[in-house]
Parts: sequence; structure tokens; C-alpha cells
Amino acid sequence: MDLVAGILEGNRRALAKGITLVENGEPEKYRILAELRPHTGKSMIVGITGSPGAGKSSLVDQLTKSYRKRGKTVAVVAVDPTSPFSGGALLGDRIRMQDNTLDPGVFIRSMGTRGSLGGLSRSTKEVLTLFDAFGFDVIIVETVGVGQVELDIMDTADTVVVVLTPAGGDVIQTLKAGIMEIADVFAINKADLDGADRVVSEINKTLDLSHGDWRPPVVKTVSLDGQGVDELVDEIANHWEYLISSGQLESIRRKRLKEEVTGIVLNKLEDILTQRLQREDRFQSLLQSVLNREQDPYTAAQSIMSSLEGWLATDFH
Ligand SMILES: Nc1nc2c(ncn2[C@@H]2O[C@H](COP(=O)(O)OP(=O)(O)OP(=O)(O)O)[C@@H](O)[C@H]2O)c(=O)[nH]1
Ligand SMILES: [Mg+2]
Repeated sequence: MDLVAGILEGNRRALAKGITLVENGEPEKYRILAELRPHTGKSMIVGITGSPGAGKSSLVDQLTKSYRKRGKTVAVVAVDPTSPFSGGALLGDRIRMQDNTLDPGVFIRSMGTRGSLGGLSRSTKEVLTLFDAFGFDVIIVETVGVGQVELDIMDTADTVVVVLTPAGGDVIQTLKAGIMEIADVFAINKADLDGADRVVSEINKTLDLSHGDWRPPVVKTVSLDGQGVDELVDEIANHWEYLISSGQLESIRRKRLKEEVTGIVLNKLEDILTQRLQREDRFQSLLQSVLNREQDPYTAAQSIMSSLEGWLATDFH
């Protein structure tokens, strides 16, 4: 079976195979992604981020149920940069998400570190392309909101939900980590615990001081029993409407595309130059002269740069 045709026809085995291929970085993936690309752009991508243990996975599970009630199909990708596991749900997530995995309108995948962290964010984006082409109405991406990789992944979401809890320090941590700025909607989860209203008012006070055209709504949720989750889904829908009516969806997609194409060009250039430098005897002797303090790194780099044009002409194909 051709994978591309299979994915476009909605064949789940083809989708699973495609994901594995992307994760393993098989050369074939470029053709598949290229052929699928024209069939994308229809899914709504929702990012869920927040501190470890905030209840993100439980919330994703509830969101999935709520979307299913509304007749929407849902794909979930849980990204865990600290986990070496990949290719299937992580144990905890698997247990929590059991109800949903039996539903043919739901597809769940966890991704851990494989190779570089930059590689993780790239393969996550590629998996989003597969999900989108397959035709899911909603794609949910869950990450622990700490590092650059997570921020990078959240950059591909149309709507970012930041999950906070009444637990001590959550709000301050979030402010510090610059996560406040990426939120389109706040979910104050574990609202069954004391202190949820205090968190809501802290966030609102911060938003009073500054917010853009879109003021992020703050919704209390209990992902244990699903309280507040329908309201959260409504607020995500409101944000989506705002993105469309304000023309922002168009402009963020344009910006992402620009970054993607620029990134491909830069990666390719880096590969060419890195390989070329390895082969150049002159590079080695330049390094030696810098090491001997006979030359400074800038002058050495400058003399490399003068050969650049010639290298690109011969190596670029
Ligand atoms: N009291 C209470 N506990 C909750 C709620 N939601 C989740 N929990 C509990 O919080 C713990 C963490 O839940 P997860 O859904 O795994 O949280 P997570 O943010 O996905 O965790 P990581 O992926 O490990 O960062 C679990 O023990 C949940 O049962 C809630 O609304 N109220
Ligand atoms: Mg989780």
C-alpha cells in the first residue's frame, strides 16, 4: 500500500507507519511529507503546556472527550523531551487515555527524545503534517513548558493553553519562564483544591497590566471529573474565531512558512559547509595557526569566507 494514499484515505495503519518513518528519519519521509503537504492546513492545532504534574495529560483526555461529544475527530501528540521512550503512549498516559484509544475518531502518540532535541521539535512538526493530512479536526500537542524545544513546538500551535494549578509558585514560575506571553487561554486546573480563585485573580491582575488585542480568558478546570472543560473548549473556539476574523491566522501561517523555508535553506547550507570544512586541509592548518596564537579566529574565519562562493558552486546540488 502506498503510504501517502493510505494516509489520505484515513487508514490508521498507514498513519502509524508514516509516524514511525518520520521519527526514524528515513530518507523516504521527505517525499511523503512533500506529497501530503498540499492536503494540510485544515486542522486546528491546540498546544497544551504547563509545569510537570499540572494535570496536562488528564486535561487532554477530557478535552478529547469534549471534542468527541461535538463530533470532532482528535489526534494527540504528547512530547516528553526527558523521556527516552517513543513510539506509543508513555505508561501513565496510556492508562489515563485508555477510554479514548478505543475510539476510531481518536489517535494518540507519545514522542520522546530521539537524537537531538532540535530533532524532536522537527519530527513533532512532521507528525503534525501527517495528522493534518489524515484529516483530524483537532490536533492537541502536549509539552512540559520548560525549555526552548517546548517553546519551539508551541510555536506551531494555533491556540496555546497554559495550564496552571493552585500549587505554590506556579504563577511566578510561569511569569519567569516567559510562558505567560505565549498563552492564548489559561486553564487553572485542579480547581477542586484550595487557592484556585487566588490564581485566577493573580493572572487577571497581570493581564490587566498588559495584554495584546486578544485578552486570554482564564478558565477553572478539574481534569479529574471534567468540570470546566466544555467552557475551555468554548474559549479555544473563541480564540480560533478571533484568529480568523482578525486575519492573524493567515499572518502566523505565513510567518511559520517563512521560518520553515529559511530553516531548510540554513540547515542545508550548514551541512554543506560543515562537511566541506572537514575535508579542507587549509581549515586544519588555519585552526593550528589560531591555536598557536599566530592568527585570531576572526581573521581565520574571514579567509575561509573568501572560498565560500567557490565551494557553494561545486557542492550545492
Ligand atoms: N486534585 C486534582 N488532581 C488532579 C487533577 N488533574 C490531574 N490531577 C492529578 O495530578 C497528577 C498529574 O496528572 P497528569 O495528567 O499526569 O499531569 P501532567 O501535567 O500531564 O504530568 P506530566 O506529563 O508528568 O508533566 C495525577 O496524579 C492526576 O490524578 C485535578 O483536576 N484535581
Ligand atoms: Mg503528561
